[in-house]
Amino acid sequence: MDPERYNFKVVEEKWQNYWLENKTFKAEIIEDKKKFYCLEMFPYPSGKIHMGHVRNYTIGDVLARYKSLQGYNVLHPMGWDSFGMPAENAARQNNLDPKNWTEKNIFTMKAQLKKLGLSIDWNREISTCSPDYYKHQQRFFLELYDKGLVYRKENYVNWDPVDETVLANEQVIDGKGWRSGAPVERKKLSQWFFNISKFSEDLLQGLDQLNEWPNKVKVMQKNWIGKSFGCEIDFKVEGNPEVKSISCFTTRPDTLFGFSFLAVSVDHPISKLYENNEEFINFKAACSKTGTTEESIAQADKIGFKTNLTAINPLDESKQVPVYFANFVLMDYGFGAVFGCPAHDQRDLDFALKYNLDVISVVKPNDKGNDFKVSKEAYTGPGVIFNSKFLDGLKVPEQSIIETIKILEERKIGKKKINFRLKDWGVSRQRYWGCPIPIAYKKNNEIIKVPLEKLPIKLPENINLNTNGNPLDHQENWRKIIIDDEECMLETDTLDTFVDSSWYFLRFCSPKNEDLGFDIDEVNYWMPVDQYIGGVEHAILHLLYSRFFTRALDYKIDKIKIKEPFKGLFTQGMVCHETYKDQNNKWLSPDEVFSENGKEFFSKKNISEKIKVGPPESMSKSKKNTIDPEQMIKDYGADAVRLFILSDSPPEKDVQWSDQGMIASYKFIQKFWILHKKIVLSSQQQQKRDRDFNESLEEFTNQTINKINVSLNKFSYNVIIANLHEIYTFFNKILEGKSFNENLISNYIKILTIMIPITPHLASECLEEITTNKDYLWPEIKDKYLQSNQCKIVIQINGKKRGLILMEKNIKESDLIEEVKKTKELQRFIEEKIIIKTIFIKDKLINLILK
Ligand code: ANZ
Repeated sequence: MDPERYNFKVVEEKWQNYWLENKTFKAEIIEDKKKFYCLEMFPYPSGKIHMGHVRNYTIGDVLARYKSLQGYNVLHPMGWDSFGMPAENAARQNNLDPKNWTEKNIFTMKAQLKKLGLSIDWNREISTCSPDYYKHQQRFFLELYDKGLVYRKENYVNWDPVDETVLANEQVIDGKGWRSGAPVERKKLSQWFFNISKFSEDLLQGLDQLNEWPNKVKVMQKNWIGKSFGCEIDFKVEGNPEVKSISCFTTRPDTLFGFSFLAVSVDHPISKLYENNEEFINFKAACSKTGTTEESIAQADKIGFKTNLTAINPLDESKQVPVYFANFVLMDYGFGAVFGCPAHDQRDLDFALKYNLDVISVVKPNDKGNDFKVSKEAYTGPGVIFNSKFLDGLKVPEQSIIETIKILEERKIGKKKINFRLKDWGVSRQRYWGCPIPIAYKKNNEIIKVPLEKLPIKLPENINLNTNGNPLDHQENWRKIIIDDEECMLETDTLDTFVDSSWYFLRFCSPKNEDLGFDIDEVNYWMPVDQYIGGVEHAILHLLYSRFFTRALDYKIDKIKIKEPFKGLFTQGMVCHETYKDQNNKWLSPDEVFSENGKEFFSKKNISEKIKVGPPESMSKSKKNTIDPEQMIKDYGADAVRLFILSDSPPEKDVQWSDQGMIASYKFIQKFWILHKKIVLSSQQQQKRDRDFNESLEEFTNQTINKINVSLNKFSYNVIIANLHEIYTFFNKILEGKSFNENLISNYIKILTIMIPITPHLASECLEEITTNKDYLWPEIKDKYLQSNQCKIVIQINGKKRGLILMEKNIKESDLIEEVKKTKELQRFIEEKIIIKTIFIKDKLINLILK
């Protein structure tokens, strides 16, 4: 090989084969070794890997390799989230079989992932569409059914009347079906549910222990679980002897004197009284036109249907108000009924203004007098109660809510109550390409579990997908199953794919076990996942469902030692690229355009056509602003791609793709190779050998290892790339010296070892040339070389000393601010606040002024 040229194609392939053949990353239980379970969210096999995958899996790989070099027993598996709509749609459009389509994609994507040089234990590969996987899921379904955590109930769904199919909330766009464009309706369907709400409190409490999760994700989970403190109030009702009272849940009992109407959901039990009333029937149909999402309900025009009933204010029985059916009241929250207080709730105010109802202000801001009145904007802030007889003067909210509840309880009109927003998880999908639900129906429609020995219930293959509704409904033969000598019919709903991903991290612990979904000893050794890495788009549902599943599987059996599946969570940012449009506003991909100055862009097809350049946006096929990772690996090598994807911004932030950046990374690898060749050559020239011991070399190496340790532990991977450039410069300088230092090679080996996580192929190749030892271990640091380079910096927040952090000398102000934000003990002082000013004294102090 030409010593000057680094042939990455040869080197990378060599090492990838070596790692595979030697089963280098094969994980097994080793009792006396500390374990580390590193997991990236597994991909959907859509056809090709994209840059988001490259970033996600490179970040994970850096960590897995680092931990492994540190002597941890590392589990780093990979699999495929392979059920789901895209396969079904692609198959429908192209008359293919979803299974073949999926398997072909997995084959391609696996080859692409291998080319990235990931330290994955491919022996543990799983695919959720394989019966080897979903048979266990069917078993879990039945176990949860026995535990009372699975049930069937009628529920409203988003219904696409043209496609005759149920739509997930995300598939409803502006109230219309994403494929048919038809206005979505509400329809009642019998569906399967997981009883996640049983764990609401526990899921909420559990968040407190997750110290290694980003705060923003915990806040999102907390809001989703949505614990509300308030009370339930019984309102006496007049107008029909069949209705004595209606209960409402409220978080604002203190506004009862502002009560001017009572509204119930169209599905409230009292709707029975109106089921033959034509006007009501029309009203209900109008309400059905709004989908079932909270968002669509919130955005829809508020409409009401006035009943002949009146409700009595329990704190002032002389006051009676009308009872309405209203489209903004949800049946599955609280009691499906609301007491309306227009002055202090915008929704109620919109409704009251429309139907000419009273607006009585009962809370006034602290600086306002008794003439305070709400007109177009509800007042929801703090203040004092007024216009409310014996409640007058109570401070809102700290006294008013508790005091009112006390009074209501004493008078036996109401009770303190905690409500959760979290609803049970509807897992039924009327789709073909998903895990069949192991349930059948007897002739009399009674539910019967499929016996364990008949599992798995496999999907029928090669069927016609071009039917309306669920293709499985048309599979009469497949549906027939004999249970207890009776012919029964299989359920045709399949499970939401979120079920598949709610336990895959457990399966990875014993992926080949045929009898059990997971082996309990393996799970108790490997779990929890020490570091989970993925996109913030999964911050709510996937993580919540996984947290639920881990609890649900263990519920009343107590065999899994942990409750929380993911100890550490890291959410990486997006990979972005500018967008291009031609003069007809058609998206163009980066390789359809060219630019000579990096500012003006032209079409390659028609070189005089100027292209409109849009700002960087997250790469997406629909906007064609994607870069193909496979092509990049082919052109520049996996190490260069890894280096680039980590280099430009911290992993939690978005990174912008740049061709120049990619080329610079490629050149760096080349330059490093030349440096390496010089070092090897120099070490071989005997006359130069064994001169003095170089203290500065020792100091540089130790300080570099230390810096990289610190950065690795904080995911500051972009800083490490800068360190690699320092390494290059430093070693080149050393080589300029006339003599060969006694400690050059030993330090160089250390440096190469710490490069393994970032550029594993290059580092392994260089190491192989200078040492026969292949059991690399993360180098120890000699403390005496560190002191000179560190300083303690005082951290002040709004002028108050809040901490002291040990940093590298000469740290830049912006880097220091990032450090402060990442320091756990300081985060609580900063939280969501904005830094409006900083005072920075280099190596000594920083004062952050926050708003
Ligand atoms: C009276 C009231 C007065 C309310 C006021 C608010 C402000 P969170 O915090 O989300 O729990 N509510 C109760 N059940 C409902 C349902 N099924 N559909 C729609 N809205 C419902 O919200 C609790 C508040 O949401 C409750 O407090 C109730 O309106 C409304 F000045 O009661 B409130």
